[in-house]
Amino acid sequence: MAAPIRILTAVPICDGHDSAINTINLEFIRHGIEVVYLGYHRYAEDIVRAAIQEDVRAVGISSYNGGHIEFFAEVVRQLKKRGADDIKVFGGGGGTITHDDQRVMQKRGVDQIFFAGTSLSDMVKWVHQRYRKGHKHGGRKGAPADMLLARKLTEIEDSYANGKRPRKKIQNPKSKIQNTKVIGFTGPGGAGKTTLIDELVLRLLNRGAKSRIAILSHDPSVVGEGALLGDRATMINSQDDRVFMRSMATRGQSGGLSPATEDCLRLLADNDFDYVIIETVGTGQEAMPFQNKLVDQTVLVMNPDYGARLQLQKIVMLDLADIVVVNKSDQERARTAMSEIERRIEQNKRDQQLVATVAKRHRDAGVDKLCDLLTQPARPASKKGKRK
Ligand code: B12
Repeated sequence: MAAPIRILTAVPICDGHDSAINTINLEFIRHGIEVVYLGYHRYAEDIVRAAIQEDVRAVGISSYNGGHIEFFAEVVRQLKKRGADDIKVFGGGGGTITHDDQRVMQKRGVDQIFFAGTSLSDMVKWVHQRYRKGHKHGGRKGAPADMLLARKLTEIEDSYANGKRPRKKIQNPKSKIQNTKVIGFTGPGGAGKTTLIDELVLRLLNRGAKSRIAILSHDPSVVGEGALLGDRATMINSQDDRVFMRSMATRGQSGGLSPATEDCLRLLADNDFDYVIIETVGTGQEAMPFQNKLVDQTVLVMNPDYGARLQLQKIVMLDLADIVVVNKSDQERARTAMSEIERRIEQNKRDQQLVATVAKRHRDAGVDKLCDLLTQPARPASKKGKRK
């Protein structure tokens, strides 16, 4: 399998017209393209930071509320300033961008504008032809650290895609990762993992004035081998220069992670991040994504609405997680869920913690508690086994 084309799409600041880009994203992923979607109302700076970290081939912008000549040019300018002018910029905005505007925009470095009436298949074909060839691996001499790291991550992912890399498992990646805390988040789709991580990142940034955080966020590859890598659209606090986020598609591997995750984690740890957070795809009952001592602590995020109590007996991660979070705990069923899960994990006789959160609420006390649990120094082995 050849490495898929990766692009990033977004809608500019003060623009909520996302219906066109949602349709276009779907068409791209159905045709083998990996799309990192940043969402709407996004600053040029956030688009550029994300494009560099995600090491995309191009940025596609959908713009309807005016100001497109300046906005597209600003993205081009910032990419160039950061040494990333091999990341191209293209886009559209049906009833708003005129042919005259396009001429000015192209003079300012924009690759292509698509007008009303262009078929989806023509746009897919154009992207495949124009962006088929990837960047040169390695990055330019003197390029910023984020860019060099991003390109190395691509090299790892691509080598797995090309089948060149031996699929050798790293015995204990932590042995190289002394100063980095690795936290794994898993749980079913819709439980709020990404929002919770974003709130956690805010706290970690506030608590450590110099802390650097990396996030490896996974989404499933679909039939056709493309993927909608949409976690960035939920991230607000993680749009920060001290956060390096990479969206990874599972590229055919089941279980919630990508074949390249372990190697990517090792590379990030070598780059002196204080925390690396790994988010799996939405997982099911039998998933055990963090094997092989991949992480220091595992957080299972659950929705209170998991069905009958019997369902809990079947969720393997309830036996393995260090911390179980019941998110959306403002929902009616949350009290019942907390007591059912508490009884379920008591049977394990392990030092597991249970936390109730409402991640969508700012300054949620449950997220504070989760952050405390994840940042406190490891307790001596003799004290383990006693639940608080
Ligand atoms: C649908 C729509 C809405 C929906 C948006 C729903 C949503 N979630 O997206 C609703 C009703 C909510 C809405 C609200 C508003 N809208 Co409105 N809206 C439209 C409308 C009718 C269609 C846009 C659309 O989605 N088209 C469908 C796409 C698929 O087709 P297309 O636009 O032709 O795009 C083609 C190419 O450009 C290309 N393309 C587009 N983007 C991209 C990106 C990439 C990467 C690529 C490769 C290609 C590509 O793909 C298509 C190929 O055929 C346009 C009018 C128009 N004809 O454009 C007005 C329009 C954009 N809206 C307008 C306005 C003013 C507003 C509001 C401010 C109204 C108000 N006063 O509240 C609000 C602002 C909302 C906000 N938060 O930003 C104005 C903007 C005027 C301007 N720029 O000066 C327009 C032009 C209508 C008008 N003539 O006045 N709107």
